[in-house]
Amino acid sequence: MNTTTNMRPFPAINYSNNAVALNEDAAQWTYTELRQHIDRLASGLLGKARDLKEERIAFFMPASVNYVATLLGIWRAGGIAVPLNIAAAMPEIEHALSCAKVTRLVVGISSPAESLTPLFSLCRGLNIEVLNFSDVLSDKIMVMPELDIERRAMMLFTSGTTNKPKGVVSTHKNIRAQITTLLEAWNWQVEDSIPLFLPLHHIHGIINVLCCALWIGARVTLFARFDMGTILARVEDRDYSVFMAVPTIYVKIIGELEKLPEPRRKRICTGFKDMRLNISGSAACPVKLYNQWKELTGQTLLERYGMTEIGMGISNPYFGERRAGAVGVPLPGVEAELFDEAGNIIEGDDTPGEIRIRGDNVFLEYWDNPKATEDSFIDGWFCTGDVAVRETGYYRIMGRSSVDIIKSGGYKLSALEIEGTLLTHESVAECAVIGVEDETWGEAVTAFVVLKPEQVLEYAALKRWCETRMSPYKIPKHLRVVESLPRNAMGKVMKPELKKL
Ligand code: MCA
Ligand code: AMP
Repeated sequence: MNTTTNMRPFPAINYSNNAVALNEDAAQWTYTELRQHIDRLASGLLGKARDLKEERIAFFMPASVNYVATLLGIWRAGGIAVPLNIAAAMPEIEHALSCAKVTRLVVGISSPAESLTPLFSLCRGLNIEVLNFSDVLSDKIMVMPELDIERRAMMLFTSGTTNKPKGVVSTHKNIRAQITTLLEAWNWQVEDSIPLFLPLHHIHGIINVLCCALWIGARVTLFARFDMGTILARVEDRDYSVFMAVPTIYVKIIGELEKLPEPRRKRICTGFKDMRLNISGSAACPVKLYNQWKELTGQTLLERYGMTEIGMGISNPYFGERRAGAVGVPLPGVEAELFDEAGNIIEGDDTPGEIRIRGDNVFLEYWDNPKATEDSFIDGWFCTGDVAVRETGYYRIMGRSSVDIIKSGGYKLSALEIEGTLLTHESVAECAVIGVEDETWGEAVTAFVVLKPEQVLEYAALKRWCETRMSPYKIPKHLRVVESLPRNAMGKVMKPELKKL
């Protein structure tokens, strides 16, 4: 049995390959060049060591060839990659760095040093060595360690119902399974070309787009953010064959297309139509959106379901019916079942239950949190907390078992985490945060606040206050100041009552 990983490097990077792997601004990187970059970075990180031995190395960089070299370089040298959210506020970064017990942090060369000052002082306080990417690159290429595929490879932070995000640890085996199932299911081709504009601290951007493309040998065009103008211009020029985005992005593109003059709109729509695949995921794709996209572009969106802990689990088929409002069927190698409240597997259709997942794709553990890990598995099944129903074999997501999880623009947010921060505001006595249905964001973060006596709080002031304390996408979109919060006999806030308001 092969117990060493072939993650280092990916098959397409494994041999002399002059195909373009990455486009970054005007620059192009072939697979051979990328491989050299990865090896140089891995060697620099290793220094005199033979193996990073699961050292947690964080990196703070926008999408770039340096980001890719750091991620794959850490894997190659035997470390655990901890990609940080570059939009995060300092308290959030501090949580990630200290929770993961990060020892070194790699920063990108293009970042203006001034904006990194708070990060540098944070690292000093945490005793973390900060390395500039270009200083790590070594000219002497070291022998890379042979890694067992069960070794830990990556830690991503995800919000749960608890206050602070947890570190989700995946092994090389998990990552390989997460990639290879998608290569098969979505018929990835070496000729594929895909834009990558999603944040690179989540599975959607890292695995579904970047790693799948690099594994097969396709071309990725990197964007530091969702740059609507440039991306649509490239679509118009037929630069891409595959497009992956969250529903909010499709909503925003439709809004933009509606503003464009007819001939240009038509050319862009044809650009989408001529692609072989448009995928939506990370949050529910409303049937209205699925229909609008089809009408505009002629493309039938392929919706799929995933989670940080499992990669992708369920997907509409590449060949076959892509059903509106449904997420499809379990992916190859992934076992999915619905369970009732008594813990029994639900056979057949039309009875809702919790989705539970098994397979090599499922993560190893929550970092340093055996209790949370244990609580999230039952008899080897990972309990997603998502409720679904099967209809003629296709899964349809009905919601989540917790009202404390909000999905906004594809990001999973913990209401409790946002409440915890709002409660530190000097004017706030009590608060409750919920997600309110929203056409653009899916759910919009909404805060209900009871103020301390004689205090006033305007939305604009609260937003400003939040800016240094939480990622921009967590900041409430709406504020409602109320006299009191509806509570049950146990004193717990009744969030469904707030939703009605
Ligand atoms: C930006 N804003 C948001 C969000 N994004 N507000 C709520 N929710 C959001 N998601 C706010 C900004 O703070 C700003 O507020 C205003 O919207 C415009 O910001 P801007 O950055 O210009 O917006 P954008 O570039 O259009 O960003 C929207 C986006 C982005 C492209 C949809 O949110 C995004 O990339 N989302 C994808 C997240 C993702 O990849 N999730 C996957 C995780 P103001 O104007 O007030 O300052 S889930 C996952 O990985 C699992 C495994 C899965 O299934 O895929
Ligand atoms: P995250 O932990 O950020 O990876 O988010 C995972 C969560 O996103 C899942 O548990 C679901 O609640 C949600 N999700 C992902 N894809 C879909 C989808 N296609 N439809 C509905 N919810 C989804």
